[in-house]
Amino acid sequence: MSKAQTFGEFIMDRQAEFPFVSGQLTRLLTDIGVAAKIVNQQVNRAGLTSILGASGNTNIQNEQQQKLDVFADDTFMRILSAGKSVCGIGSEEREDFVLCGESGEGRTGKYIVLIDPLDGSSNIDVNVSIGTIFSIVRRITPMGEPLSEADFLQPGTAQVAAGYILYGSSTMLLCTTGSGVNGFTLDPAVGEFFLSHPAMTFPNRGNTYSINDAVKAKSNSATQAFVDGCREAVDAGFRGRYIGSLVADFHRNLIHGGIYLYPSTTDKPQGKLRLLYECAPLAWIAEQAGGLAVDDSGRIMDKVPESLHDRSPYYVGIRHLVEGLQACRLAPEDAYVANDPAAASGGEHLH
Ligand code: P6P
Repeated sequence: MSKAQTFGEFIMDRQAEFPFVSGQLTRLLTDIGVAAKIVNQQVNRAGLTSILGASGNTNIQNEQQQKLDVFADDTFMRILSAGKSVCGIGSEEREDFVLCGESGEGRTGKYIVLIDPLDGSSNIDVNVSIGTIFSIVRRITPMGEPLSEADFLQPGTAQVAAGYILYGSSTMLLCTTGSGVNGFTLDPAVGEFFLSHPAMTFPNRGNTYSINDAVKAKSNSATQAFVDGCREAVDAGFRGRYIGSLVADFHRNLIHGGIYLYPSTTDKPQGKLRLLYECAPLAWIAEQAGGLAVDDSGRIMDKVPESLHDRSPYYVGIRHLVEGLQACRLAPEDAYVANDPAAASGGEHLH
């Protein structure tokens, strides 16, 4: 009987695939797994300790910080900065990036980590799934010199690894380094992530759309036409599912086939989600799994951030539904027929 591969064994075996391998990325990904296990342990006990509830502080997003937010941010910061692989960390919870290394200027270490330590934390108190999202890029500044903000403001195409941890009915870690998406499930009895979902891809078709109904009414015309079309296709099995926790919604749509929309709206022209910490890493996962991730004009992976906390309209998921949304943008006068394969897969007029 074969033994399931652990996350650590998997990345060690794949190490040879990483260009200019030095073992630093392997060490970094291993550290992410360790931090995830520590956070998971607290997430699973949140109701039992005083860690539940608001910390009394607000973060850079002017959002009420939950105690678990702070714990998760501190844990990933501590574990990742202790390794020799990391020169800098940008966190969705912190206004400025953190420079690592003995000099505290990021002169050593090959990689930069962008992280949303605990996304969906407004769901903590009601015991709904939450997640961690991570993105890894190489430093641009030569080794030995202090990092600058430009090292952090790289497009999604510069990522060397990206993924998420979903603290759900089970705890899963999904990761890509550019050769597909692999899913690992935590066995709490032994404290290891085991390869449970090799080579994950979206199914060929899907019929789930995820959008906050209150946001839809304020959204752009293409989003409204697309969602109205999905709602018309109930008889064809189309259904709305929205958890309000991006990682959980994304993961369900990856497994069952669906699209998540957080659109530009009249009051938030740039939408709500953060380009560096949420949109870009999940965009790479989506593309590696055969899906698409776009904003109101093009591919998320090509967007170059202007600042650490840029937001972006975000539409991500199974290819035929994202293309269906794009068709609504190109032909707003046409009603979107969700269940019409031609309407969705009409690649001929899509860029
Ligand atoms: P709304 C959580 O704050 C988050 O960033 C995502 O996890 C989630 O999908 C979205 O915001 C929920 O936003 O406006 O629908 O509550």
